[in-house]
Amino acid sequence: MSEALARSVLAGQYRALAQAVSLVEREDPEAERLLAEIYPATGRARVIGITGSPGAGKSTLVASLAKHYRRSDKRVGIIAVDPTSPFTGGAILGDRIRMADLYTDRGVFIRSMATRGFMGGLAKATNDVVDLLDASGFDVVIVETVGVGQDEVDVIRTVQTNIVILVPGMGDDIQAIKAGIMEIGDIFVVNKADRPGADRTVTEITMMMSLVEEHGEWVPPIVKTVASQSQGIDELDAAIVKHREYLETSGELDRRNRERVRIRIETLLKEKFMDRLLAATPSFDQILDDVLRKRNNPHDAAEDVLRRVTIQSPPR
Ligand SMILES: Nc1nc2c(ncn2[C@@H]2O[C@H](COP(=O)(O)OP(=O)(O)OP(=O)(O)O)[C@@H](O)[C@H]2O)c(=O)[nH]1
Ligand SMILES: [Mg+2]
Repeated sequence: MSEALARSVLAGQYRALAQAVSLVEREDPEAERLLAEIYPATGRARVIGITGSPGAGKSTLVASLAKHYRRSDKRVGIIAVDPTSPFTGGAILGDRIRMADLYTDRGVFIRSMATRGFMGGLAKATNDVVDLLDASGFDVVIVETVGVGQDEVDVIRTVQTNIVILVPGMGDDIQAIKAGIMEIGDIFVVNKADRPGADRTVTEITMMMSLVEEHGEWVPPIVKTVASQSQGIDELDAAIVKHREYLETSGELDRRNRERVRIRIETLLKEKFMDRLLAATPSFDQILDDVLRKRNNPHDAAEDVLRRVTIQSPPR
C-alpha cells in the first residue's frame, strides 16, 4: 500500500501528495514506511522559513512570493504553522480573494499545521511534510510560523533560509523580540513599508543586529516590502538567491543540512526511547507512588528504570 502511494508521490501526483500529507498529520503507522520510501528522493527543494508577529503580513508575503515563483513555473509548497493563518480560514475577505488563484493552482500545495496535538512534535511533522513536498518535485517549500514557543523555534532551526518580518511602528516590540529571533534571521523584511516609519525600522534592525553575535561572513540584508501590493518581491527574491549562493559556496548549506538531520534523529530517538522505556515499565505507577511517598526520589527512580529494562526494537 505505501509503496504504491510512494510511487505516486514521487511521480508528483497532487492527490497522492495530499493523501500522504494526511497520513503524516494523522500520525498514521503507515506514514513511517512511506517517508522511508520517499526519503532518497529528497534534498532538491529550497526550504524557506518566514517568521514574524501575528498580522505582520507573513501570509500575504508568502502568497506574493509564491506567485512570483509561479511566473517562472516553479512548484511551490506552503506550510502555515499557525492556527490563525488565512490559510486556515482566519482571513478577511480581501486576503481570501488575493489567494484564491493559489488554491486552484496544482503547482501550489498549501497546508496548515496546528501548533498543538502532534505526539512526535510539531517540528517532526513539519519536516516530514517538507520531505513529501520535496520528493514530490516541489522546487520551493515555504514554512510560515509566528516563531513563538520552542516547537516553532525547532521548526525554524531546520529551514535553509529564514526570513524574519517586522513592520514599522513597533519600536518597543523590536526591543522585546528575543535575541534568538534576531540571530536566526538570514534576511530581514520590513513589510507594510507603505506605512510611515519604515526607514526608522530598518535603522532599528541594523542597530539590533550589531548587538547580536557574529553572523559569520553573511550580513543579513534588510528588504522593504508592501506585500499586499506585491512590492519589493523581486528584491526579496534576489536576497534569497544571494543567500542560497552564500550557503552553497561557504559550506554552510552542508552544515545546516547536517544539523537538520541531527535534530530530526535526536527528536525521534527521544520519542521512541521514552515510548519503549515506558512500555517496558509496567510498574510505573508504583514508581510514582514510591517517589510521592518519599520511599524513593526522582533521580534514583529514573536510574532504577534504566537499570531494570533492556530496550529492544519491535519486529518490523
Ligand atoms: N498596509 C499594508 N497592509 C498589509 C501589507 N501586507 C499585509 N497587509 C495586511 O495585513 C493584514 C495581516 O496580513 P497577514 O498576511 O494575514 O499577516 P500574517 O502575519 O500572516 O498574520 P497571522 O497569520 O495571523 O499571524 C492583512 O489585512 C493584510 O492585507 C502591507 O504591505 N501593507
Ligand atoms: Mg498568516
